[in-house]
Amino acid sequence: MAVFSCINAMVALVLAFLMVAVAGNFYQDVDVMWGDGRGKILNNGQLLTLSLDKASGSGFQSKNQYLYGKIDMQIKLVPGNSAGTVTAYYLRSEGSFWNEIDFEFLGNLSGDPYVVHTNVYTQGKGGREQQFYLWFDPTADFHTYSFLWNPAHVVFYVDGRPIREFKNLESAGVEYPKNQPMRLYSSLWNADDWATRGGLVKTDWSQAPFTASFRNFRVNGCVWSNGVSSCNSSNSSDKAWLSQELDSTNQKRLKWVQKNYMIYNYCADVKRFPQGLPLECTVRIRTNS
Ligand SMILES: *[C@@H]1O[C@H](CO)[C@@H](O)[C@H](O)[C@H]1NC(C)=O
Ligand SMILES: *[C@@H]1O[C@H](CO)[C@@H](O)[C@H](O)[C@H]1NC(C)=O
Ligand SMILES: CC(=O)N[C@H]1CO[C@H](CO)[C@@H](O)[C@@H]1O
Repeated sequence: MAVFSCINAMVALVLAFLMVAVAGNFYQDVDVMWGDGRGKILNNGQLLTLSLDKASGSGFQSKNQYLYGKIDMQIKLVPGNSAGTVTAYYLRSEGSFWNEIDFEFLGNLSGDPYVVHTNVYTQGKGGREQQFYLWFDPTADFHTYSFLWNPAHVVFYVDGRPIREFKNLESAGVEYPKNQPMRLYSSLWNADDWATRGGLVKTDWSQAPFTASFRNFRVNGCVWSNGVSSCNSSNSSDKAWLSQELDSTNQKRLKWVQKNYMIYNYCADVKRFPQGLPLECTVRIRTNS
């Protein structure tokens, strides 16, 4: 008996160590950049919280820049009446012809659904919005929001389920993010001029401070430093994601989300583009049909 519980305890210890090692540590991985104390790293680096009050929001960014990666974060969004608030979680490069891959979570009145707003910018040009409702309450628990960015496509995931794919259609003349390293950014801020029901519902400051929580930041990526990609100098890490495609199961899951939870798609907004839809909306990929 004593021997068994001793072994059990040792196994538990080893497992606990492995989990900590895998989960990363916010002290090592990110810098809280603004918010004058409203962004906090807690629990020995295992938890990060951002808060917003009438005076300011807050934000952090990854220490590393990446050129391709699979990036996961667990986020628990602002609970209760979060109308007017936006929690942004995105990848972005520098300069005036930047690339950007966005998740933005638009808050709402208690009981009304959050909107997940997504966009992709290439060379400083965005306008590629798709919006979704979620199939769960994102304020009750942590859920995993991920980016897969590799040479073939950008995929947005929620709890491992693809919700959006932006393919590399360079061969058809559509710009693709591939030459600029990007950093991960996240922030919580007031956007009550547009966020909730198009700006009709304002932030209720009597509910402040508003708080969003983050944990388990995990990157499988090519770290970019001084013009060199870590993917070229080491072969030890798992690089399956670099060539990962959406298999038929995941294409079905993507279609399920788009059919049941997508509430806006720029590619379907013909009124907005009287001269014709953007090129990537109309290109058919032969290999896929
Ligand atoms: C908020 O709730 C309203 C009413 O259900 C809904 O129309 C809207 O899409 C929701 N989300 C946002 C961000 O406005
Ligand atoms: C590695 O280097 C080669 C040649 O220098 C380059 O063509 C390739 O794109 C690089 N791969 C990555 C993942 O950076
Ligand atoms: C550059 C580099 O990291 N090379 C390693 C690739 O993997 C083999 C086998 O695991 C190692 O022996 C090399 O050192």
